[in-house]
Amino acid sequence: MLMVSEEVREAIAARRPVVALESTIIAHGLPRPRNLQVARELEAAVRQEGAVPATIAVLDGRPRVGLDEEQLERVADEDGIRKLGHRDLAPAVAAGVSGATTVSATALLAALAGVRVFATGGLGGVHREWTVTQDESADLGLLARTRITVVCAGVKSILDVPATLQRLETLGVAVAGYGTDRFPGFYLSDSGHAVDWRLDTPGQVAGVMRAQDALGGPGSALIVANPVPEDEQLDPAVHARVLDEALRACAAEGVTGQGVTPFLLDYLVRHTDGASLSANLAAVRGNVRLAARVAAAWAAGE
Ligand code: PSU
Ligand code: MN
Repeated sequence: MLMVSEEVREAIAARRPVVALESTIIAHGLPRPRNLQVARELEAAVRQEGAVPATIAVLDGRPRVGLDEEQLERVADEDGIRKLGHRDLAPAVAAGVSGATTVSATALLAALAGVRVFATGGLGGVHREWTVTQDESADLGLLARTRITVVCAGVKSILDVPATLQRLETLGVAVAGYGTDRFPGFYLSDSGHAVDWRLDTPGQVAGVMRAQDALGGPGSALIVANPVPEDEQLDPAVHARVLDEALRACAAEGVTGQGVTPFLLDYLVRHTDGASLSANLAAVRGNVRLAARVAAAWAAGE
């Protein structure tokens, strides 16, 4: 059922470092044709750090962990490729369709394949207007039940960040700042909120992962929140202004459900003259590199 590429399978069997990468950010989170370049660049960054990249997607009804060049191109270029959360995996498999996987679907498939470390941009979470729409990303619930380490730049700042942090607390998902006591704000280095735990080295992250395993208990995730460097963040004033416009446009156009996140991300790219894209890419690159180092520390048993 699960198609694990030969390279990834061998790396897992030999306990070499592997980093899972999601595909929704490529198919639905970044503009074409830049998205394919980014997908390749992220895989290259993982390799540069001495780990094996495992980009995850569903192609023709087959969940795949580790894509070849042609498969990566399909994810980036195929018109109408779906966005799949974890609940969509079985219907997509049964229907034989292709789709990019969100954090929830990627984390689930990675864990099933035996990949422990996963890098992404920003997690999904609780949307503003939750009291009206009840829109909370399935990412949170899945991470409460899946033993995986997710390196991210916090949650997307288009969300209600304090509500999302509260939900993570309620769901029992561990959150640590990497090199910081502040929760990062995706495009911004600091969301304005604190975190309870701070980790400063890949070895310390691996130490928490080992402690999770030693303690047992519910198999929940570890979120390593890695801030975009301050000199690469989006100007906070521009961020506040354009985000406000984007949220109003989203409501005015009646966008709901799965469409909300791609709509807002695209609006920000188009109305910040690409500055939000640069900040987004800087964040993802940093996360991918850190994830590879964490995977290496984990594999080395440091
Ligand atoms: N972060 C990004 N770009 C993205 C996403 C996150 O920088 O495109 C995607 C992730 O795949 C995440 C998803 O899981 O958005 C959340 O979507 P929703 O809010 O519909 O659950
Ligand atoms: Mn949603």
